[in-house]
Amino acid sequence: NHGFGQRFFQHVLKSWGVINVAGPSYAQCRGPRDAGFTLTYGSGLGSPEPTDIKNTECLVLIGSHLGENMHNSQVQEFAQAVERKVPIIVVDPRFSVAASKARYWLPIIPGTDLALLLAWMNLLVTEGRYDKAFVDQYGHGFDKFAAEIKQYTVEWAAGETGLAPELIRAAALEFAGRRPATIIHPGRRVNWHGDDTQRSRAIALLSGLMGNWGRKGGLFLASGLKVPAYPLPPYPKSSKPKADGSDGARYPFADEGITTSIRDATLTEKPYPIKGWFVYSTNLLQALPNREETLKAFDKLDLLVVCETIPSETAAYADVILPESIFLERYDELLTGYGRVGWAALRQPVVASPHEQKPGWWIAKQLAEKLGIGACMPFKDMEEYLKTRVQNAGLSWETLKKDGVIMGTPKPITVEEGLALEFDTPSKKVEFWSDQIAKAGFDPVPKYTRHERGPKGYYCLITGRCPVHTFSRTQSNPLLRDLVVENQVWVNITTATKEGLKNGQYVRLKNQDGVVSNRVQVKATNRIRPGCVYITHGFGSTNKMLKSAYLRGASAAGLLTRYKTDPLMGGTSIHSNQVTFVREA
Ligand SMILES: Nc1nc2c(c(=O)[nH]1)N[C@H]1C(S)=C(S)[C@@H](COP(=O)(O)OP(=O)(O)OC[C@H]3O[C@@H](n4cnc5c(=O)[nH]c(N)nc54)[C@H](O)[C@@H]3O)O[C@H]1N2
Ligand SMILES: Nc1nc2c(c(=O)[nH]1)N[C@H]1C(S)=C(S)[C@@H](COP(=O)(O)OP(=O)(O)OC[C@H]3O[C@@H](n4cnc5c(=O)[nH]c(N)nc54)[C@H](O)[C@@H]3O)O[C@H]1N2
Ligand SMILES: [Mo]
Repeated sequence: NHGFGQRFFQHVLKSWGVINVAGPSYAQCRGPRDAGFTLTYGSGLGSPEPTDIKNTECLVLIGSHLGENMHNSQVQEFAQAVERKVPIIVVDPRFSVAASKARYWLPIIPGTDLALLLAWMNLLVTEGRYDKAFVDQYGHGFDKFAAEIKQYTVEWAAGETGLAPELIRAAALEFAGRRPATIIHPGRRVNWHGDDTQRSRAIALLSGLMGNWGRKGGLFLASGLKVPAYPLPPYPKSSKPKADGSDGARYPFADEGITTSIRDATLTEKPYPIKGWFVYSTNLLQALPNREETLKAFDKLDLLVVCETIPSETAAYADVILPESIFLERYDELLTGYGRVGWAALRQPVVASPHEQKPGWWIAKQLAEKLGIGACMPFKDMEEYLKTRVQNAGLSWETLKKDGVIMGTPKPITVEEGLALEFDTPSKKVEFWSDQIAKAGFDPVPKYTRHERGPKGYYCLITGRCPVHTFSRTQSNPLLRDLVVENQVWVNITTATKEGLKNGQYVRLKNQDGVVSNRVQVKATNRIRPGCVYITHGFGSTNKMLKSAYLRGASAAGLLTRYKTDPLMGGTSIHSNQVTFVREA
């Protein structure tokens, strides 16, 4: 599943005995980041990331292409930071929109960020430019950490990353000079090369050297609004092991279900055969690496149910499609969010559904009744359910209905405001050295290993967001389609010249395993370094029912035959494929 609309489906299925649940927004998105920060600070960051961009004096973006990635509140604060002339440092093989606003652009070779991070940390430790007071008070294992990273010099990192040593050093002095009001953005879609938990942990450690945890202009500690749950019956207990990987048996630091673990279990029938998938609001054929494996898993199923709002590729394979009303046509579960202030927000219908689509909660309630477990949904409708929750929290239902959102009372979110720091790690400190990682058989301090580079004539395929589209779900929306109807492949001008490609020409991309994409237009540009090519995610639909999106642009997902799995938490890499160009006859 993806998104909070899954609420009642997950509830009904769990009430029926389902124990395996997963979504690509963990193992293909932010999972390694959560693991890396939890291993270091004892807590993940949650969503949205509590970056105090509003008050920061320096912002470092590693990937994180804010402005193309339209995470709204961060993008607004980013725009204000640009206006405030805050120094921005962008590490990206591509001259992203964010890079165009930056004081420093570090056009790194894809997959080498850990080398940069380790060298930055070594530089700051060696030259004493880190927050010694923070490290002395809260750090665990700092001396062993410092000894371990000693090997990573700026000159060495320059060789690995393709960046000039002066640039590496200048950027470090800039952000370290402004600590603690400095943000090394923790990232969001961090599944790049399969060693992402350790890269994320390096970002967490560098942030530790900046002493920016719980600090104004750094990372604040988000506050929430408590709304009691609606009283619902408990789920039945199962004696079976989990097949979704969330029990830590296969990946010790996974704390949510892993999509590819369910897929593997379906293919291998281990630990038991899986006969049905219920898919809510996720287009697995665009979101998971290795489409072939997903299709083989579909073949093994007796039943594939897809709850959707559009005819996605995945819906095309379903035995049963449950058409849901779109968000403007329905009530959803109450959304209680975190931020500078906690809040509760209501999604309510503003127009009727045009045909026979139904809201998710209604479909889930019908399913519960047909399955003979109607008691797990003990309310007449969503108004009754929501009103009860809101009133039990001492909030006004009328106000919420009228305003759509209720803000909580401000609490301290930074040390400056009186927040006391606590760390829920085994040592109760910030773990510069991690005994629990060592015990699980991995590096207690991240170690750099070089990734395979492709054969000659092949280029590392990297991906990101198209600012006007959301994943693969909006390409057929008439308003958005008019803005961007297909993606392009970004190719460095030198590469284009060498390959005999013209700007605007159509090509196909072929990966190292011979898989060929739809046709896609070449964007020959100096905005990307040689050695890699870039396409935005979500295009190249293969479902004819999506008339205006069908075969428009290339699908990155279709080219991801190879992927590496993060051994710490099960995340799957999205950038480990190499492509070459196939010219049109
Ligand atoms: N418009 C729009 N916005 C969205 C979404 C959407 O669908 N549409 N989806 C949302 C979601 S769920 C997420 S998770 C976020 C994802 O957005 P981000 O978290 O910002 O994704 P990233 O992968 O960090 O960023 C992609 C950038 O990383 C660069 N990059 C690629 N390889 C490397 C590398 O090896 N090193 C470095 N330093 N950079 C590299 C790419 O060139 C690109 O500019 O976006 C969110 N915002
Ligand atoms: N190749 C590649 N793979 C990726 C990524 C990438 O950049 N490249 N990004 C990764 C990231 S960061 C994430 S978060 C995941 C996200 O991947 P997904 O979870 O698959 O997200 P979407 O592609 O938006 O698919 C959502 C599907 O839900 C449908 N939908 C939208 N709204 C509703 C609704 O209200 N109700 C119902 N029932 N259905 C709805 C849409 O029509 C769409 O088909 O993908 C990951 N996978
Ligand atoms: Mo994501």
